Amino acid sequence: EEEKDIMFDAICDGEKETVVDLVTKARDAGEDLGKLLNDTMIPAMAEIGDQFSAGEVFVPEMLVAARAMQGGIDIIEPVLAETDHEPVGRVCIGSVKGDLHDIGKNLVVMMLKGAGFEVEDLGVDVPDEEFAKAVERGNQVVCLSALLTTTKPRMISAIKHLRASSNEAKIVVGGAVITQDYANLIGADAFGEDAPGAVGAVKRALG
Ligand code: B1M
Repeated sequence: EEEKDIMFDAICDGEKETVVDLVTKARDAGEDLGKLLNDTMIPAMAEIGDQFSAGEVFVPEMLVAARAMQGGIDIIEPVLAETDHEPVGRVCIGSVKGDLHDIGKNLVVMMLKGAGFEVEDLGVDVPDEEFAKAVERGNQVVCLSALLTTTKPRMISAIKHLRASSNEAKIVVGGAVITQDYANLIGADAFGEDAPGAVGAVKRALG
């Protein structure tokens, strides 16, 4: 319990070294890293978001919290993404143009890799045409992530762009501001609620 509180506070306070240290210890002790991520680390990011909404913290605090979180994710990723099988499909992913949030996207990458997909991470602030290019390189599914009300409509133009290049790529959307209704509205093939949900969505999209 105490360890959990220390981790939660370390993320909220943006203490990357402490987070890295705690995750490393948990890994070496053979603890369930998925549980640590879901039960403590992700809720800490939600807490910092609530504090931001309440005007108690500002962008710099969100940024250091995100860096601390990512420091932990970097250690968890190779453990959770371990897989022995052949790639089950090729997927590219990016946060849409104008959107710099990447923690959720990085978690989706991790889960997809763990499920046996080969994942090309296009990063953040990805222009529409980059998704289309990734499809030309052989990716079967395009995953679009958006966290902001202002970048949500960017998915519409990204999808238009993809459909216009007349390819067979499947499109999966997700992120805090996206819903199943919105996904239907903009003509995406599937919607993922969270990182595990994204894996299901990619599988559904591939049929
Ligand atoms: Co920003 N930010 N931010 N931010 N930030 C939010 C999103 C916000 C909700 C905070 C708030 O007001 N409470 C708010 C958006 C409000 C809105 O538009 N509805 C907000 C804002 C306003 C902003 C700025 C505009 C602030 C400013 O400058 N005034 C600015 C915009 C920058 C930009 O993108 N152009 C900004 C900047 C930043 C930082 C750079 C400081 C930093 C990001 C650093 C980084 O990512 N490297 C940051 C952070 C950290 C947050 C919060 C606190 C945390 C986001 C996060 O990592 N969550 C966030 C508040 C919150 O979420 N409660 C907030 C944890 C992560 C695991 O969850 O990303 O939702 P999430 O991902 C989930 C699901 O959404 C889903 O799976 C993930 C795992 O479960 N998912 C997918 C995500 N992508 C998916 C794709 C899929 C399927 C599922 O398929 C393809």
